Amino acid sequence: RAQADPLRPAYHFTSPAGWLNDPNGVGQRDGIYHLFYQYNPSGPFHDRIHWGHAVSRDLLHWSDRPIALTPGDGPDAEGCWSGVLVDDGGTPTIVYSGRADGRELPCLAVGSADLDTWVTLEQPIITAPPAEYDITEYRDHCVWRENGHWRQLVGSGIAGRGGTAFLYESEDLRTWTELGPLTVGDAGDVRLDDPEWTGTMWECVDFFRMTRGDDGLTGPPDGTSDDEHLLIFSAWHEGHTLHPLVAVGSYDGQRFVIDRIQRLDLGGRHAYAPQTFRDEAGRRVLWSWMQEGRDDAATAAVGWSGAMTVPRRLWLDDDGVLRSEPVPELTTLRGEQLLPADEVSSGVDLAGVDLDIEFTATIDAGGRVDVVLFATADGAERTVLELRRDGDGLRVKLDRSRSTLSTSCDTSSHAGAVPATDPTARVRILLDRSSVEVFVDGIALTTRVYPTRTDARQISISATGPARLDTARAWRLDDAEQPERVLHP
Ligand code: DQQ
Repeated sequence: RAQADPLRPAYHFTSPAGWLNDPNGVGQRDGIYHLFYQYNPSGPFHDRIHWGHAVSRDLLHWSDRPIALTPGDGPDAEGCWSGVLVDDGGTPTIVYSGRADGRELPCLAVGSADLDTWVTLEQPIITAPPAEYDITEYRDHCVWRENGHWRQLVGSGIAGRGGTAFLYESEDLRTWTELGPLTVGDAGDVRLDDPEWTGTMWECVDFFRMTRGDDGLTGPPDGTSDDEHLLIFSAWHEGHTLHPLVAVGSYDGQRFVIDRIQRLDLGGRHAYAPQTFRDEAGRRVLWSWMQEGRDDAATAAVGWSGAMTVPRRLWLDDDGVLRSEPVPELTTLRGEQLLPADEVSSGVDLAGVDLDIEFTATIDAGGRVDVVLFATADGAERTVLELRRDGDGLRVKLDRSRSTLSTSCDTSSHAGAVPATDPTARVRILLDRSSVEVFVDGIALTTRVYPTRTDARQISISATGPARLDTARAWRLDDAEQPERVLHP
């Protein structure tokens, strides 16, 4: 690898060079997983975005493929922004946002059977946003088959009303009829016009159907079934990336009536722009962009930016709460086991920078479990995760105020509620240098921390008050370094 930065994640997907942001065109064909992504090979900054491409058989080990989309001299002259991969009767097809003249429009590219070579249409497939609305922004796509037609959503926002997505229909993916906004204004008790919560536009809309239960079925939207529909979007507020949200509700083929909205990840902007797909085993799998938390100068100095979360499986629980966990394949990366499962009740200590930790805890009212991560012996650097009982559920807080001695990093805290599953809290933590992914009863909290000291490796889990650890296990994932990468030509 070209990088010597000790904070570059090892078992998370990063680009061969430069900058990575959103996952795009995620899918599985003939057993092979495809991950396309927003990519600037020229440097660690967002500019004239290409589509990078990598393939995998196990969701963990990736081979780089040639760059899939490169800005041309037509509607994507300023960048090939986010989009999706669809199967057009056997022909791989990408629908994406071409950027030119300072705005984005829907564009299309046709791929070779191996998905390595792409030819883009010279004209956008939709030539302007809907004229009858005062649009804030207009980009990013979800495309599916519904009742014999193609359907598409384009992420957008309406001035003074908030984020939305426009619904379209087509017979051939190349000519589209607008069917209006999917949702507008308030939907029951759910307010869509609070820009600090749901944004002034919805980026990276992803719309699908799911039934409740751990093995719930998932598929494309279906206006004729009673299944729950989920719309994942990334709330964007006047140029700032806020957080990914998921709206759960019902869809009749024209309108999506939202019952509730929840945060998809308590880490907010550090798990931005998620995209999901149904894999060949029927799972709903998600990646998000783990946006960096160091400033531009610090990023320029290390020469790379952006990683993907680990792939996560989604499910809708019996109460309709969307939960996620790392795909089970990840356990194959486990190396040396550091923690046994016995004698843990008041706490455990370990050390490392790339670990898979799981524990269960019983936390009663007034009790607390603290997990101190990436700590130096003198405590000058440390990141603290705190779990408390909050009614039936838990309250989670991740304190980054002392996570680094550097002054060029985001050290804000994250906090949120975890709806209960049962009295035992199940916690999984994946550490990969600057990457921290926490799952508490299937509610994710993704963040980035940048310790400066090489001894910032200590980890402790401790229970205080009416709380105890029931089990704790941990493994090193240091065998997980990606195999030799084939750089694009
Ligand atoms: N990133 C893309 C856009 C999208 C944004 C540009 C979300 O298409 O709206 O790189 O991070």
